[in-house]
Amino acid sequence: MQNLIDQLSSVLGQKYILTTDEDKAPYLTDWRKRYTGKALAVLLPGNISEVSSIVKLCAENQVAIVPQGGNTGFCGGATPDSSGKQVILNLKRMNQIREIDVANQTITLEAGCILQTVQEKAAEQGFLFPLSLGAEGSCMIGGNLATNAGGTNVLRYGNARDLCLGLEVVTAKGEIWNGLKGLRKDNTGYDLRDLFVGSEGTLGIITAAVMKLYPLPISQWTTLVACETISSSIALLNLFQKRATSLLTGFEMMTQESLDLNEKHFPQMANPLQGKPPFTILIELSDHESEDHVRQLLETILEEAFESQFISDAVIASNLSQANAFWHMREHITLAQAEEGANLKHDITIPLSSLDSFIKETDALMRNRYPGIRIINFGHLGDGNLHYNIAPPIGVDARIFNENNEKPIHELIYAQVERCNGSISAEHGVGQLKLDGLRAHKGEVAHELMMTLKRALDPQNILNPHKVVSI
Ligand code: FAD
Ligand code: 2HG
Ligand code: ZN
Repeated sequence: MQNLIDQLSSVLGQKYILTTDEDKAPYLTDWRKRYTGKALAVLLPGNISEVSSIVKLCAENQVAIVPQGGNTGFCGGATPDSSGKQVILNLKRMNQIREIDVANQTITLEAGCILQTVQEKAAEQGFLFPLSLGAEGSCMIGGNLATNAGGTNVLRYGNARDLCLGLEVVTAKGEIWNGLKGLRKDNTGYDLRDLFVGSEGTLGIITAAVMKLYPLPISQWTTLVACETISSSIALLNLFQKRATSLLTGFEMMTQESLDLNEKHFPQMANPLQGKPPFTILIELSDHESEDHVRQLLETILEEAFESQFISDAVIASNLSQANAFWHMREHITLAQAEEGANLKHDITIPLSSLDSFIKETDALMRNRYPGIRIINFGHLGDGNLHYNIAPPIGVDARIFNENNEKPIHELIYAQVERCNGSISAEHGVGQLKLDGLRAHKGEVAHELMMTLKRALDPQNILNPHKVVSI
């Protein structure tokens, strides 16, 4: 292997190949600290021809590559196995914004660009880059595309896939596919872009992309409302969809149990609504017309919601800092869970028409079987996407609880998801976390088609092996 390291060094320069334990350590453990692997080396290429040379050398030597962006993923997709024979290929040095095309309303950018930087650069030119998630200060565009990330604006603008018009990819043979076209229509056969988006580094290495931009809204209004039941929350969503149509850009749900955990770790983030309602909904409207227009619309819809008894309380953010405080409260739930200790995540989608029965039945089953359990249920209600996370009863050691109960808890919750015709991964992906459950969830035919694609595009199985599918 020393020979390979020497060859890689001559491609990258010594500085950009990390081989000591100390240098490699920050890249070996995932954000949740659930997975730690070993790596032969961490490679930090600065351009696409270096990526191509790395892949060719690794293919010749049968060495597997684990692509990595900001390492904020939740499914262990960017963590190598424990063999110490894989290399991590981290894209962070490839962080150039190549072009903002004002007329075409697109941005062409490299995989290592940090999401928040992209939002800021787009805003400087008067554009909105709508992808937005709690990890935006560290996750990268390549990782966002590889996981088909969702976040808080999907309701209006779609997920990473919907925002992507073109890709540049290094294949498993080290070839460069330049698909960087900013076209909104292109029916020239199979859609290769859509194959790589969401493939979690198992089919190719994304090095750059063309993404859609939108005009920046001139006014945004954010409100928190109290709902007594999930069915009234959905009635409220439908009311907003009918009255506000495309002005509705955010519709997030937090149960009080989630907010209690938040308050425990971040007391300054207590729910401003009185009386701790069972469901707190964060709603955002964005407008391109005027402040008054959107404010009036919001008030009219809220009045109707009060009259129909969909909501029992509402607080409208009176300024930007209050609006930000509402969003911080929502985004801190994940951080509060991390502070609390290990937890079991279920990133699921349920059709909105089945959501009420899913929550009622699953909550009852869980509380009955695991007395004292904490159900940290929150998420992107507008997309039917729940983060139905489980924390052990207060005072119980999380590691021991999870060791004993993880499998049956996953089984119970995923059986409920199947019953409702939902998905076991809404936006976080599969990685190594959900590898085992995928075959049963997708069904034989779909799973075999996925395996066929993997075998065809990566016959040597060197791109992120044993993630998503295992050939
Ligand atoms: P990484 O974690 O580095 O990698 C993720 C996967 O993509 C791995 O399989 C990796 O091999 C592959 N990959 C990375 N870069 C490339 C590349 N260039 N080419 C090919 N494959 C690649 N996710 C959501 O969808 N919605 C949310 O609201 C959300 N909120 C979050 C909040 C917090 C606080 C945190 C920590 C995470 C959150 N996430 C969320 C999860 C995570 O941020 C996303 O999955 C994100 O898209 C991962 O990007 P990354 O650059 O960190 O990728
Ligand atoms: C969010 O929506 C993220 O905040 C994280 O997707 C969800 O902590 C989680 O499970
Ligand atoms: Zn989410």
